[in-house]
Amino acid sequence: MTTYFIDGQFLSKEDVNISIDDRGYYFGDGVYEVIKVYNGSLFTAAEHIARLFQSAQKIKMTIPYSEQQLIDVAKELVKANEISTGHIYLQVTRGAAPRVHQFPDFSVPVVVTGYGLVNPRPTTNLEKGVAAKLVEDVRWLRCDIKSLNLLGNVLAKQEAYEEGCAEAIFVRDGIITEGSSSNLFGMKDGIVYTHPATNLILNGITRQVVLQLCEENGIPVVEKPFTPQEAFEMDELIITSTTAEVTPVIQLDDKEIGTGMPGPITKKLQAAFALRIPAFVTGN
Ligand code: DCS
Repeated sequence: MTTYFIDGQFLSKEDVNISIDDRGYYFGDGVYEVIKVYNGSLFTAAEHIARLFQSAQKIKMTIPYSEQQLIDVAKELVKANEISTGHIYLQVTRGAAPRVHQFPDFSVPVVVTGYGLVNPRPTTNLEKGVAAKLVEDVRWLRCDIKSLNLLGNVLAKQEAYEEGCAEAIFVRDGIITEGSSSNLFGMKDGIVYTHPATNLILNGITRQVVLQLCEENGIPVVEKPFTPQEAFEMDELIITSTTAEVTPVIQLDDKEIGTGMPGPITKKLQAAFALRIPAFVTGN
């Protein structure tokens, strides 16, 4: 049975009591993180928790815990849910108050919740790659905040799923920004391209790991946006995220990318990524 963390307590689902007036429910007024667990250990937890605090600060919300305390909560959720491979979800909302847009009085406590889930690595996708669909990026201009407001992402992902694609790739003003829940990289003639970390994308923790891996492996990177046309002509495309790791994109809309199979730089990055995984595991 899943154990949840609700404002300082570890509870089973029946004992969870969240207010109908929670601003997360009314407005999506909150922020969140997804942290991967491999072999019972959290992966890049400090980076995820640091980004949670940055997201909270950007929406003028104060989290009533230290970063270390939330890392400890995440660790406890791993234990309580007996997770070997899976993930931890943490979210913070601006609390429960009658529905008016402006912030409630600062005496209203923010609501910190979380849970843990067993979830295997996406081995088939990692080996075979996935198809993706280009979708217009109609989201707001603060995509750097990991906000609970995910309607633009949800609608895009649904559109992609309905066409048998695993991910939607956003296009804003003729350039590719990121995936609906991932970052996108393209490889051309040995160089790796990706959108720079601006307000138009979430600076993924996996994105940052992949940038480090490129540097360590002498693979040149240019953080520069590219167009759909340039994407179609890439030798390789990958999406990266906490759950997707380094997933090859072998088809974009109706166009095959490269050879239609995971390419050499992708495989090199996947191998380098696997070596970073705590107590290296291949299955789940
Ligand atoms: N871009 C968006 C819009 C995302 O939602 C995510 C992660 C990423 C990029 C990749 O960031 P990380 O590498 O830090 O995961 N989305 C999380 C989510 O909602 N589910 O899984 C990961």
